[in-house]
Amino acid sequence: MALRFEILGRFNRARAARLTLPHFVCQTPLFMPVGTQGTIKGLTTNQLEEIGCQIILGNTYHLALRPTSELIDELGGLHKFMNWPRALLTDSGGFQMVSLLHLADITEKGVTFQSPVDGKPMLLTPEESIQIQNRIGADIIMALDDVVKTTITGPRIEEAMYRTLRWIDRCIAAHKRPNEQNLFGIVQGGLDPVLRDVCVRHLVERNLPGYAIGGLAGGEDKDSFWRVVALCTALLPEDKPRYVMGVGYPLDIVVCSALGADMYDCVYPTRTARFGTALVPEGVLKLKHKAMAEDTRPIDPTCACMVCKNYTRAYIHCLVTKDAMGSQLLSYHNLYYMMQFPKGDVPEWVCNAMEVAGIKISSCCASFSS
Ligand code: PRF
Ligand code: ZN
Repeated sequence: MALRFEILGRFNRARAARLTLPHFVCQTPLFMPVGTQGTIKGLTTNQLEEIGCQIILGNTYHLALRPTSELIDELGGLHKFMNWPRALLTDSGGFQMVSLLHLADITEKGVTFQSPVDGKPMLLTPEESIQIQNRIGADIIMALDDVVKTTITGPRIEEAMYRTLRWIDRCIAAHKRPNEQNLFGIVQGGLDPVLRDVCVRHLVERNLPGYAIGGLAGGEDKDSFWRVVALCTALLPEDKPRYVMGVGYPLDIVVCSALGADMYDCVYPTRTARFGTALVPEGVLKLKHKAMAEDTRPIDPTCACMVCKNYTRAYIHCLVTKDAMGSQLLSYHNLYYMMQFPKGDVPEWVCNAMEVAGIKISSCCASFSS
């Protein structure tokens, strides 16, 4: 295994841990920004280090199309290619194809899709996904899974879960760099507790370095979402990292962390920045709003980031939608916010949010720190 996971502190089911990866020693709970094309739009890797980003997520599907995994491999791997010295994680590609391309079709062999380059039919198998991810060289690589929307019901959910289990063995057999890269399995099974239970138990038998909870954040109600996370974290081994894929909003991350999850990724903070929205302790701040035009305060007066130290709401209001600098400054602040809130003292608003969500933690402030 190319990973160490040491729990440094606990509060009920929540934990703070040190996750040692080949390229970086991380602290969990942690949020991973999504850098689909080998970049977080508008930010340099130096800025990402300054913000406190520990792991960047890349997508196999996008990188395989451009610049291709062969070229990344030839040029010394993705870390070197994008000038990122810290940890990387690549997602396996299936989910991106299914969510981006309506033409993707899943069979036992793999995910068939039409190439966006020349329209030809292409097939991504579990073996190929792992081979591509071995070439890209991320610290954590994800198994190819069969993902279905949580909002559908019926036998397709069960089929996808069992297929994900058959594919994990093909992924394990194809993985050629287990001493340098950690293959995480992905729990599927929709909102069905029995299917989730079966999936976790079979994956845990494979003794993988870490486990992800997949198939969520797809439009299901919060109650069902938290129920699945709670069930999976209760069954997954204590001494391995747990990653909830595609999550999420700050409140979701707080609740999942209280339920014992450790890692998260989402496009939300950077995507919403490009639409002119800042994340602040009270919720969101819409910089496009005309009320911002003459507001000389920083985005968040309590934030210590470079943007809040140097720029006013009025200035960002002026830039937003007119110049790339507007979304760059907002992305910087939003990611800083996402990096700050899971670590150190848990601010009072987080405790309030968790109580609203029905989780009593008012006495646990600072328990995420280590
Ligand atoms: N599987 C994979 N990537 C994902 C997800 C998943 O289930 C999600 C959750 N919908 C986000 N990203 N491989
Ligand atoms: Zn800020």
